[in-house]
Amino acid sequence: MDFNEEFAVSIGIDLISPQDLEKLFALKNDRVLKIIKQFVDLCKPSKVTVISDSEKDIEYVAQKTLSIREESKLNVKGHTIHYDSFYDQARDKENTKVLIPKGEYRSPWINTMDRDEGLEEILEIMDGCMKGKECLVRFFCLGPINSKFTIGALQLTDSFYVAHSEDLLYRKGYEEFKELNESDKFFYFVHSAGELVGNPPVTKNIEKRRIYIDLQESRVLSVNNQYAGNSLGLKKLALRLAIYKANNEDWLTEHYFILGVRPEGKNRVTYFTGAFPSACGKTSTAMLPGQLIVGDDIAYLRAWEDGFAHAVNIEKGIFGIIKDVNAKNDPVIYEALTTPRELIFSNVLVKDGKPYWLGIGVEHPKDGFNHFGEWIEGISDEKGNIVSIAHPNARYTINLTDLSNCDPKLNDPDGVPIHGIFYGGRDSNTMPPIVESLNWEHGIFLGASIESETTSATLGDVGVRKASPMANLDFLVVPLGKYLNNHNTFGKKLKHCPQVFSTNYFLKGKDGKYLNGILDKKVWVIWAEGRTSGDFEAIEAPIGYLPKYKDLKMLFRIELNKDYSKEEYIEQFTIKINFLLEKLNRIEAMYKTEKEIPKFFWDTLFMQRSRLNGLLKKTGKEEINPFELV
Ligand code: SPV
Ligand code: MN
Repeated sequence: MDFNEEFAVSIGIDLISPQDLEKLFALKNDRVLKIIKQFVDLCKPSKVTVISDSEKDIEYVAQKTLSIREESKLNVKGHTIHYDSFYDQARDKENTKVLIPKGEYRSPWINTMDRDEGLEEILEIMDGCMKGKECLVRFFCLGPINSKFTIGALQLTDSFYVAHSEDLLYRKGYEEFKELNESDKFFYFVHSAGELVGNPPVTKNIEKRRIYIDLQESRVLSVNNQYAGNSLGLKKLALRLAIYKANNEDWLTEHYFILGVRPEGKNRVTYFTGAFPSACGKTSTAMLPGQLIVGDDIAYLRAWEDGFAHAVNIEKGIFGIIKDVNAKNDPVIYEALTTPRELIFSNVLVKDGKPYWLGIGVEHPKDGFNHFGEWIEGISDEKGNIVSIAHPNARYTINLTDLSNCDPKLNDPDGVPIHGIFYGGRDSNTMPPIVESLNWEHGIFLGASIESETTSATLGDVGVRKASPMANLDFLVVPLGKYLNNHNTFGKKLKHCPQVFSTNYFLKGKDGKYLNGILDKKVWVIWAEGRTSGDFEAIEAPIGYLPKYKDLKMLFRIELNKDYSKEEYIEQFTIKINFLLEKLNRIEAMYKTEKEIPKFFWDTLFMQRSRLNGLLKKTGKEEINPFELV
């Protein structure tokens, strides 16, 4: 018997149809067969279905997710609703672990576990986890078709919702897999929602939810969950594998959006990437009115022949937070969410076939069905907390090409040249709305020292200030020192290094109110674009370059038709030396606990501290307004 025949017999011909076997054999990839065999034996589904790139196969997924009620139809054509368990509404950081072989260094900032122990535990949990269910075998591409950036991904899942979401979010990969050589690397993901309860069916054994990242095998095993951030192999699970790969090669995998900036009255598009912790304005920056979106979540970057860093969106859709999406703040998304097209809502309130969410901007009903089940206003959960109409981390899943501002370069195999990078956090009192780094190393430092108050995008307390290097700490699988070094060498290879900006949309005044309107970010972004194009001068401050008042005043007028007063500028851009020094102390303490942090990082930190101290000494004041710096 050859390998194929052996495979067919051993997997059981009652489990898989001859046509589906043919689809697998056509790939001519024994590793794929071995993986399927191993996990079918372990998870014990009652059926295995192979999905190719054909419309028929993909339509099968979209139909069956409805018939088994993982999704239900809503009134508008193509719209469906999916629910995750009430206890599975966000990424589970505690049970997401990187498996590290014995004797290898384990960073204090990464949730790690001994590889052997982790595998033993999760494989035991996965034993029989697909009983009575159908296992889908899927092939996707992380990145554009036919591109140097792109990595293949094999997904096994028993969730039709997961598979359907991946059809909206990722590019087809079955045909690309045929092109792989036996030795070519691909990532693979095995997911099971585990035993389901209720109607709609949700994961029952949440306490046995595990997401284990096995770098050695380029795979992630995920069980007893449905929330996309935990379940979808190609999203945050693949991000972690790609970070590992990039950091052991010579490129970057980042938690970046990609945005084409088009300043008013200038005939140009300048590409930026940006990393913000979850629920800190990342998608809304990527979706700024009048600009072009390439991606909103994850990018691969490579040094390109033209001397620029080029970036691709490894996705082709958005899994976006729906809270506060309304006709006023997010007109493009709101339009897409209210008109016919294929899209999945998750964890929002539904009444009479219509979805409602927090901050929708229209009257909502006082009862209906949501992530809690039957819901009425004022109802509380078992802990006595009032349940809101939708979860604050409720989401929508949509094709990017359904948005009117989608950049035609989305699928360009060469990606787009990056001129600038934004890093931002949710910081109520320390950093000004925008600062430009003094140079590349200082830019890495700005990204590495983002601090942000926690949000509902992960399980746990909300509003706690935490360091969030490059908004990527949740996904890091290599020690911080190695990660920073990789950034540095990457930039050094470029002829045109991106300019780096730190943003803060969440600055508050003494009265505790936000100092900026939601759309003000447009001005910061356009100012940054102008800096990369040589349009504006800036003020050198100890923490980087600050905008001049006159430029911001002009931009507020042109871009938002708003008056921006000197008082506002002073309040927002005053250098608060003590707060900034305290922040440096926190950052220093954090990085001191990690080994082999590169020297350039410490040099940058100490220089920033000495510049701040110098200014304090010179002026004798803790707060310096930007006019005093000129
Ligand atoms: C994020 O939380 O950063 C997201 C959504 O983009 S998740 O898929 O949960 O990661
Ligand atoms: Mn994200």
